[in-house]
Amino acid sequence: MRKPLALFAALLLILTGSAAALAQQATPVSTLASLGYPELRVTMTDQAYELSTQQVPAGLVLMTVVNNSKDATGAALLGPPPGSTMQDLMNMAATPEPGNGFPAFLYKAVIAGGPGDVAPGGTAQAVVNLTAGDWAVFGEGNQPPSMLTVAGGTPTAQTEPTASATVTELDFSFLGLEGAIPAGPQVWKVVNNGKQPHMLVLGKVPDATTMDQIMQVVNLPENATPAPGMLQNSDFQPVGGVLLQSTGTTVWPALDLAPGRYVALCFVTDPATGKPHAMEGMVTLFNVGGGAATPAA
Ligand SMILES: [Cu+2]
Repeated sequence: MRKPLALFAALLLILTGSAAALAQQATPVSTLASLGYPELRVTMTDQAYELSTQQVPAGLVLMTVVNNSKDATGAALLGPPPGSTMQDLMNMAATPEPGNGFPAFLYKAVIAGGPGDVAPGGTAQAVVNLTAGDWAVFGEGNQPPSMLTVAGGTPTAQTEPTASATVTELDFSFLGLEGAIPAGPQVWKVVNNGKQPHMLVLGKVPDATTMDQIMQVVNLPENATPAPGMLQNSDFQPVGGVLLQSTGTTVWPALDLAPGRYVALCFVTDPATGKPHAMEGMVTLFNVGGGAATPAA
């Protein structure tokens, strides 16, 4: 499983540039911790994803990711497709396939999501919804996945977190960011209603940023350096999001947003075209804390 995940990591690094490593994000003051969900704490080091427990109950689970590694990375929970075992999935992941850079098994796996873009030294939280069975915690680095069992039985009555925004992911767009998004600590509800897996990469950008400027950077060839006058990697300050989630899943990430202008992006590759979803329209500019940012161009 190492190799495809490393590929995935390389893709993310190429597409998000080195900004993730440059911009130290503030640790969100998460309101999720006080809501009483069972917790899975994932401590990421350069060698491993260390789990606080090997078993959690089915239902809503609070995933806390502590990044003690040297790279910005998220973590997510990955399970086998219906009718398959974790071993099947591991075999699928270990089998090289001619591809477009995005590992094929990630289109088939059930990905329940988790926090994305956690800065080195930072902590991020998200609530995920887990069904009984075998799951693996994976991230964007070369660390091997860590295994987790989700116990069966009826989940105790659980109320979903109150969200300040509901973001719907489609093939290929984000809906729900058109309205007023408040500043400060908050929780979003992120629903994948598309057929492909999606991610939510959130970054703060300069106040006057236009969609044309964003698309110039999105459409750059791999590893190209933006020309002077274009948006630079340092203009994109990561503020978290969701690493990856498959069709039909809902994730509630905790965010802490300063007033200003933001971009939401997805870099999953569309197997039909070989292009990242952002090139096919999965990119949105929006404002946080009304009045702080200039209107959309
Ligand atoms: Cu996508």
